[in-house]
Amino acid sequence: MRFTTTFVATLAAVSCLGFVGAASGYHTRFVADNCNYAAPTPSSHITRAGSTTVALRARWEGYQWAGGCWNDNDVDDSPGDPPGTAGTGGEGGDCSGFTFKVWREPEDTSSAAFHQWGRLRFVHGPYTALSFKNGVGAPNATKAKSALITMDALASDGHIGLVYVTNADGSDQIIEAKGEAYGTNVWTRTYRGSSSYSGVQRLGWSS
Ligand SMILES: [Ca+2]
Ligand SMILES: [Ca+2]
Repeated sequence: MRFTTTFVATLAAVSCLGFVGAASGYHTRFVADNCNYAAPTPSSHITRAGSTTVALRARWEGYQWAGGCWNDNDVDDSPGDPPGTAGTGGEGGDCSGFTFKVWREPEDTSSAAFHQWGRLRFVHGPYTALSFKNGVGAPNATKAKSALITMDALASDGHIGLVYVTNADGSDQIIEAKGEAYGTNVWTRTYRGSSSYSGVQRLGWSS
């Protein structure tokens, strides 16, 4: 199992609107029935257009706290899971797991290489929203909020969302794994104007 003590400790810091509730024994079996642990495919590059496509495939899919596996049927296959519970086995990433996969990141935090993960490959990655916010990891860095463009991110201590479209009024259309009750989708957000949020980028875009 990849659930090392480090990973479990990391989970405690993952929030994304989740909270730890009592839910022993509950699970949807989405992960058990659909997901895999295949090796990622190394890639030589990453593009904002390609990553936008990857992100949009997760639109309308579910949300799973500490999760990272979803299909592309435009339905939340695991609605109403107990929030904040890593073991429910539902469909979807959480905010940081979604970002990790869209940004083609390796599990090794010292590597900035590009790793393609399939939609049904269960992986969350080593980063929380807070660690993304702080630019932790070789692939990640902070970026001025005024300079953020498509597929850069806005992160707070407990949440991270990707810029999909920048709006003329200073808000953004953000694609994000928002929470159990919301799933993964695009919403107009004012994160860029909020002092709780900082700009974050994946390094190494080729276009
Ligand atoms: Ca689905
Ligand atoms: Ca769910």
